[in-house]
Amino acid sequence: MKRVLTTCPYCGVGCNLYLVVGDDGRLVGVEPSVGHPVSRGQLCIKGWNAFHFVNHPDRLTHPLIRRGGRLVPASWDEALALVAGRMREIQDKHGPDSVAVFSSAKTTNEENYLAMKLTRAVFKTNNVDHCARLCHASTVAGLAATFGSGAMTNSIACVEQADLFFVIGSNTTEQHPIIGARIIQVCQNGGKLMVADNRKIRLARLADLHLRHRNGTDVALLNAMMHVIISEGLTDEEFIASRTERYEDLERLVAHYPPARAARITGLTPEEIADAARLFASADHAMIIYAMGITQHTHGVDNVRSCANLAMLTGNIGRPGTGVNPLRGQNNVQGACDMGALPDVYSGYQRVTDDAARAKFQRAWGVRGLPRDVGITSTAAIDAAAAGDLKALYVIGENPTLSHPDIRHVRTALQNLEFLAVQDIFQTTTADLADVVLPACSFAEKDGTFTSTERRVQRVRRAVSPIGESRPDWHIICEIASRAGYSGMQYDSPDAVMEEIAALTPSYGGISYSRLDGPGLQWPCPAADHQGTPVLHVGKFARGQGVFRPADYRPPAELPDDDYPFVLTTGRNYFHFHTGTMTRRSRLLHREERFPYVEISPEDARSLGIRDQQWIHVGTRRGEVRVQARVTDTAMKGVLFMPFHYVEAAANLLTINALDPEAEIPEFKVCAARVRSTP
Ligand SMILES: Nc1nc2c(c(=O)[nH]1)N[C@H]1C(S)=C(S)[C@@H](COP(=O)(O)OP(=O)(O)OC[C@H]3O[C@@H](n4cnc5c(=O)[nH]c(N)nc54)[C@H](O)[C@@H]3O)O[C@H]1N2
Ligand SMILES: Nc1nc2c(c(=O)[nH]1)N[C@H]1C(S)=C(S)[C@@H](COP(=O)(O)OP(=O)(O)OC[C@H]3O[C@@H](n4cnc5c(=O)[nH]c(N)nc54)[C@H](O)[C@@H]3O)O[C@H]1N2
Ligand code: SF4
Ligand SMILES: [Mo]
Repeated sequence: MKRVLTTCPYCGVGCNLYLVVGDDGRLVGVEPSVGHPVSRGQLCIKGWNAFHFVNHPDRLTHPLIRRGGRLVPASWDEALALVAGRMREIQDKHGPDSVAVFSSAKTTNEENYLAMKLTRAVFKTNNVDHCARLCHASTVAGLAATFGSGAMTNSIACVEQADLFFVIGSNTTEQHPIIGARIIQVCQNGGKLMVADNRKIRLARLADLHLRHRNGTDVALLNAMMHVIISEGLTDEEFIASRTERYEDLERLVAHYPPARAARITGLTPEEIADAARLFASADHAMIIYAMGITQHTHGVDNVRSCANLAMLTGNIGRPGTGVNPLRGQNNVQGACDMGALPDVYSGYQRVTDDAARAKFQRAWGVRGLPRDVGITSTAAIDAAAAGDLKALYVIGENPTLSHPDIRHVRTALQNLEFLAVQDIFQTTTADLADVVLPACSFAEKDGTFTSTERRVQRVRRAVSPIGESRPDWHIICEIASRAGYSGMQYDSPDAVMEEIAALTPSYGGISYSRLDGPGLQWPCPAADHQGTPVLHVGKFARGQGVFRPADYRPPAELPDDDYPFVLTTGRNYFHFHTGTMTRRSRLLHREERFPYVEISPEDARSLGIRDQQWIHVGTRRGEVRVQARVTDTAMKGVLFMPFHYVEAAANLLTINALDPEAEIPEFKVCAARVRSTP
């Protein structure tokens, strides 16, 4: 037996684990890593089962090409030539911006860097994006504007230095389990916990204060909390004076949010809001922890800014045990953003609109004419495909036919393309629509790095040989570049790609594989002798002074009415991951949660005559699905919750394609729905 140390392929916590390989070269199990600073010998159930899907018989083992309407096996040569050829042809006919690339937060930093290099240096468009658009695009925009950096400000280790947690829109024990467990430990030893989420999630059951406000009303809640903090003189005046600007803007705006007004908007009592304000302001070390409950709204950026305002107002930033902490979701979504798989920036958030940055990348890549206009986002790309403006799409490690909002619209859009290439480890519903399917290696079959939510760059190490004819994503992307006539993407190994990344990306400047044998390095790590940065904005914000950018409350795009009386909110559960391609192929995880379901409150179930586990229909203006009712006090009256893991009852048949105007993130967390109990 051989044990290979690597990084978990599921969530952004970034636990390390050993893949255990049997004598026959197949994966047989997982062991935790005792010495790792985050996992410390623990893993959640998904980490423990991270090997099952690798050997699953459904793995894609050879390229497929559509012939006569059917996907049939083809050689790598044919498939690669077809992708490079068709992309080129379509660009010759319709211009460079007629194509787009979706990169992948499941794949490595090196692969994301190469995907963005292919898009920009070879296809000469900035149309590259990835699932951060559906996830933390609001964070990237909101925190960059207030602090100068869109990443989690503190480290996971800071949990142990905090004396109060404000968990707002994060189901931490199920979605970032190792962080959730650590919060519980601290609270058992006297730490205080405040949860703002109308679901009675596990942390809410343990909280000192649980705010069950209406979905989509966080700006009103946060503004009213700040109103109380200011009117009761609980601000950190010294911090505001020395570290921030435009405090007057905040003061002026939150003056309009007395708790009584916010109470009407949020459904809370004025006393609950005032208690929350006082509890937060009383802590020496308060950590704000948030996730999709904050970001996935048409006012997602406003939510993020409001969290940043609250931290600055009370001086809870730039010190251990404090901070504004967006928990990043996918194993490498932080890295995919860092690598510039975004339509407006190269790696390290160097702007494509900046002449000096463009000149630097042109020199390094040996190309001319890098595009200067910002590209389109992945949500805009779907709309552009539906409108006929986007003609070709190369999707690497994403499953938009289940993960984007209003998937009937997504399917129509993808079917409207002249050419679709999909690169995955399984035949997804997106791959079903493709003209070419490219089989990729999984995390267990390749080398590289992932960057976790706390900006920790860590190694991914090959434990087993590629399944079938599958190839690592980095290799496939480089082959496409070569076949499209570009000679600047020939590398022997991911190691060499990281050298190029470090040379061009200041925050990764000191990162190299030889330094990653231990527990990894937290960026910014600008030089080979730099030890990395656990806490951002110490003494000074990345942008200099922090700016208050107050926001007014705006309601969600679609609210309940007589026809659709419920709020539907969507998200996830502990056992499954996203569109289920990996976890639903893991026997043990599948056994735990087999059926699609909707959480409904006991009051609503009673008034509709619905029993627990009864199959019911949930519908919105976009569609209807059949799911099991889960009658539970986790759900608040009037609110339904549905996970989006189930292809047979896809939550995204129901969701609305309404976007935040700045971040273009969809409003996955609120739409209007109805329930039918008849078959
Ligand atoms: N097991 C598992 N773990 C995962 C994932 C997975 O699929 N499965 N996915 C990973 C990814 S990519 C991500 S982004 C994270 C997501 O992690 P989370 O954001 O924690 O997960 P969600 O279930 O999307 O939403 C969290 C909570 O937001 C609440 N919420 C909904 N609307 C509102 C609102 O308007 N205001 C507030 N304050 N709260 C609201 C919901 O009730 C829900 O409890 O998880 C990561 N970890
Ligand atoms: N209704 C609703 N919808 C949501 C959300 C929500 O809360 N509610 N959350 C949104 C969020 S936060 C996110 S992050 C998105 C996620 O959206 P997606 O990223 O589209 O969803 P995944 O299922 O994670 O897709 C990843 C794909 O990569 C494949 N894969 C895994 N490893 C590799 C690899 O090494 N190489 C390649 N090439 N492929 C690989 C997997 O098989 C899978 O098909 O979903 C969003 N959609
Ligand atoms: S907490 Fe996240 S990184 Fe850790 S084992 Fe679970 S899924 Fe993997
Ligand atoms: Mo995410």
